[in-house]
Amino acid sequence: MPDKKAPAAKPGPAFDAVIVGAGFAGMYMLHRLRRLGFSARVFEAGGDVGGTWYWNRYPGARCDVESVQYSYQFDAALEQEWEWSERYAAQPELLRYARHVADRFDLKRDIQFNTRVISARFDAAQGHWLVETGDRACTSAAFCIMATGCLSSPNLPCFKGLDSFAGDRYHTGHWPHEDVDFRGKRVAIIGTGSSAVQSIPIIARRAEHLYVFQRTPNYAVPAHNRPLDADALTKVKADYPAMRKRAKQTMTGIDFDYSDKKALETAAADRQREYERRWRHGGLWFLGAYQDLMVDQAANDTAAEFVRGKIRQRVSSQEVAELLAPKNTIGCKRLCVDIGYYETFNRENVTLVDVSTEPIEHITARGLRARGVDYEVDAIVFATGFDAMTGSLLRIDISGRNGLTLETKWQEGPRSYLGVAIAQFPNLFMITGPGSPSVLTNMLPTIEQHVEWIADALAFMRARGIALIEPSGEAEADWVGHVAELAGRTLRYTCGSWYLGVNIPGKPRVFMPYIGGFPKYVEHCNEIAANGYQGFVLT
Ligand code: N01
Repeated sequence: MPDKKAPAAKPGPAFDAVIVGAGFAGMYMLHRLRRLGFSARVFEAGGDVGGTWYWNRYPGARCDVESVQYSYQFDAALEQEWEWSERYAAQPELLRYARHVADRFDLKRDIQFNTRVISARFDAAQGHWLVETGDRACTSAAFCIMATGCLSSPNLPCFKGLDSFAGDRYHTGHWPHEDVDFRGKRVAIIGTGSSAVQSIPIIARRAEHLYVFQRTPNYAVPAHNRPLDADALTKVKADYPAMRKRAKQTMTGIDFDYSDKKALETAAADRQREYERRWRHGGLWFLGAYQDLMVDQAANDTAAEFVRGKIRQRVSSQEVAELLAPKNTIGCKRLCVDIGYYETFNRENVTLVDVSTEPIEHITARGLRARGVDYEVDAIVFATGFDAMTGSLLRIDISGRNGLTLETKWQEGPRSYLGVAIAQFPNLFMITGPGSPSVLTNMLPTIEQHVEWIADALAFMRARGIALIEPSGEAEADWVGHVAELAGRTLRYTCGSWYLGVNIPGKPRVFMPYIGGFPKYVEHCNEIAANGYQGFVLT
């Protein structure tokens, strides 16, 4: 007989965890929690897994980290069975890979697709989260884990006359699933960041004419993409464990050869040879040439001038080459990896429109007006980037203790502990949130590290009967200060990048990622966990 005087047991939440997003982060989080015996429900706005690679289907989309490194390493059999076809995988292959992982680990039965999370509210009385979705359903969970991605909230600037355009409109970050046929079309593309650098060569080959509206030129190094033959893959597969281990010891989590030499202590001719060697090798490896490139402007200038020289060689019109040659710090904005980008401007059907000194005036029914000239086009491609790192979190109405909203908390910029958790928001976790190395590193190993750390924290709590975890205000303030202090030591502050939030009007100017490198970051995380989650309040 139950004791009539005993208080009624609190109904538990429906799930141990709600995970928001079914990209690489959400998928692995689900898998990891399941393996530990936790129940989880994933909500995904898209119609399939893949996150970034589900949405970014623009022509030419591919990863800029070599495929064999931009892949999961948590399961050796998965690593061995998957055959990457190119040095840098294109979007369709990356999406196939995500689908393969979902099928292999039977993930989809716990993922609700086509379901956008609208709000997440911490219910202090119940000690759990209430997550509201676009289908007006409300789901309770002890933990709420944001796997919402760093570059998943597309930025569409508010151009005058935007809605008056009668032609087709596309955003690289939200590309249609159907084929887009630019044949015989006059196309305008706004923006010259990574998405544009990848898509411009392909669109130019198809369109009747392509107008590229450039506000700031970007540095790009050649990818030297190529098919991966069977021999190369066999070698990589045999070396996977060692390669992953080496990668974890580098700043970016990529198995690169980072030089410990300084550019300014190297003779000019040797420096030139080294840049040339790295240029021929291709990819982001270029910036590993010298350790002072991102901390010393004079050192950086030597690399920048080398790339400008290459642009002058690759572009036949010297006037166009000068417009394409960036003047700012190389690596301040994300370095682009290109396949025939600069050569595209040698085509007769491509026009570069410089809008660096005069912004695009407005969009009309038939095209764009810039510098007093009307450009009539059939389609406009907005390659205008993302509200990075915070955008995908802040478009969800998140509230923690005492109704404190994340929007209010982050009014002056994102504040977090390790980029993983936020004071006053108990049991809320972010995967690769602001304050973590995330976008400055190879996303896949970074995601895996976060997922495993979060899963371990949940297991730790369960083993000790702990219900709630949240950072103390003091630990959070110390971490925010540490992240800012490190960022201040580099040249990353010298340009208006999305790392700093400058691309979004009104966004606080805060350098968001942790710049101390992957190994240092992991050391911090491990030390904190080993000390019983130091800096967290556990109740
Ligand atoms: O976006 P961006 P993205 N008028 O913000 C311009 C990752 N990624 O989508 O520089 C005119 O870099 C803006 O000009 P400005 C990668 O981390 C990876 O290209 O602000 N122009 C800029 O040129 C990357 O860094 C891959 O002056 C306007 C462009 O739009 C990140 O995603 C591939 C404008 C936006 O560039 C974002 O890249 C693609 C305006 N009003 C992306 N507003 C890989 O290779 C904006 N612009 C894996």
